[in-house]
Amino acid sequence: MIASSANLELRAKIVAGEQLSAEEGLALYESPDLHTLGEFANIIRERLHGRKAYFNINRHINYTNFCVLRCKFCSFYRPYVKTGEGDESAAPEESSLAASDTYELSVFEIVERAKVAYARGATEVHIVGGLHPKLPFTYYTHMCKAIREACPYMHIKAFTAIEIIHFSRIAKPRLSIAQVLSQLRDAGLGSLPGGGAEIFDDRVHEEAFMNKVGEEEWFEVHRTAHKLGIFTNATMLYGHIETPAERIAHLVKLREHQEESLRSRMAHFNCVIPLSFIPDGSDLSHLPGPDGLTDLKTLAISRVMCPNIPHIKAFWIMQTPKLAQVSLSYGVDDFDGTVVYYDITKREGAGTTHQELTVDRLKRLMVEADCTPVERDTLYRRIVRDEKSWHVEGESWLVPFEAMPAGDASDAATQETVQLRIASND
Ligand code: V47
Repeated sequence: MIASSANLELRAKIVAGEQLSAEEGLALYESPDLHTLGEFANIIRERLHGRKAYFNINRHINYTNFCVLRCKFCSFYRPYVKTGEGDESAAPEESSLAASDTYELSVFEIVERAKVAYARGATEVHIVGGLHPKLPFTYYTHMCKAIREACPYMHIKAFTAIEIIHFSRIAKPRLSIAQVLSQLRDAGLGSLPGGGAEIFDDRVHEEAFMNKVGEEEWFEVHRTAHKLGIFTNATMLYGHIETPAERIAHLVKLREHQEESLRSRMAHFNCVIPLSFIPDGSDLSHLPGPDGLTDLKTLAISRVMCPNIPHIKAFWIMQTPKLAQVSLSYGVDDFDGTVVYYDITKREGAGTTHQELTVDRLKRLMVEADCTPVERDTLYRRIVRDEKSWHVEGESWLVPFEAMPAGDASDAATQETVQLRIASND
């Protein structure tokens, strides 16, 4: 630490478990003194987790890339419009994005993918997609029910706050957010991922993701989930058009929401996931995207500004495995997981959706960083595993599996995207 009187004061506050103000956070974040920021982040990290580093064996599934939104930072969405009687298709002229790679998965295909992951020992499926204008709400409840039946102990973490609001609008009759969440939970949903938060700021919202629901609705979904006892995560998409002060304000809003949830609700945020903007293929592709230093500092300042949220996740797809590894000494304690396939962002434009880290590689990255790897489930309970089965520590049930997940070409067949036209139920 550079021992200025300001730094000594901040350090004392952090050691005492006090929160930094937005002004203090911004000064620390904007200072070129990376190591002091990292040291402060690590005080909180080690108080909460010692040198443990968490990962899970999971599988991300993106059910469709059709989306009614046009967020400028997104290279995943494909427009879907009605061009004539009985002729519903993507509209290439509406966007610079190619329309030949559109897809929507049937519930059957999604369950097949979940089954492959379960048989290989995965404990979680993470399912999100675009806001599809035609799929009925029953598609989502059937999806959860069918996964629950086929993979009874697999945790279903699915649907960002934006999707939940979309479901409440398309359900017939319309449903409240609480009704949507309750019906999904009854069907098997376990928790909500943190996506869709972007940056909580009107200016940034207006410029980069105008038609998406804003901060108020995002928090409303998470507040309702927490009241119902559903745990959730929270993201921040940084490195596009927002300022450092707007990032700090975003983190303060998450911390304030968490205070309320911890005080008076049955569940809360489990982790913050700062997502490093990947410009390739998006309408903001002229921007450079964050560099390594910004990645490291943003992960560290997230730890410092949100000491009441248990975990900080470096989603290695965004920050790269190498930088995620370094961040374990800058406040981060979690990497997400094996992932396997990820469609939402691809490096170098048309890069492959096969984006996987094996368990061995995840553990090696952690051990080299002087951490003890801990396999966790979605709710951060320890997983106990041998060659043939896994269970959550303290639970008596055992889940058998066939093979440890590793890069396995035989899995590719289940991933092939079938471009289905799902008949509208309207
Ligand atoms: O909501 C979209 C972001 C999110 C880009 O909860 C982009 O455990 C970077 O939320 N560059 C989806 N990011 C991912 C997400 C997530 C990932 C891992 C774990 C969890 C969790 C949540 O990705 C979107 C959006 O904010 N995103 N485009 C882009 N070009």
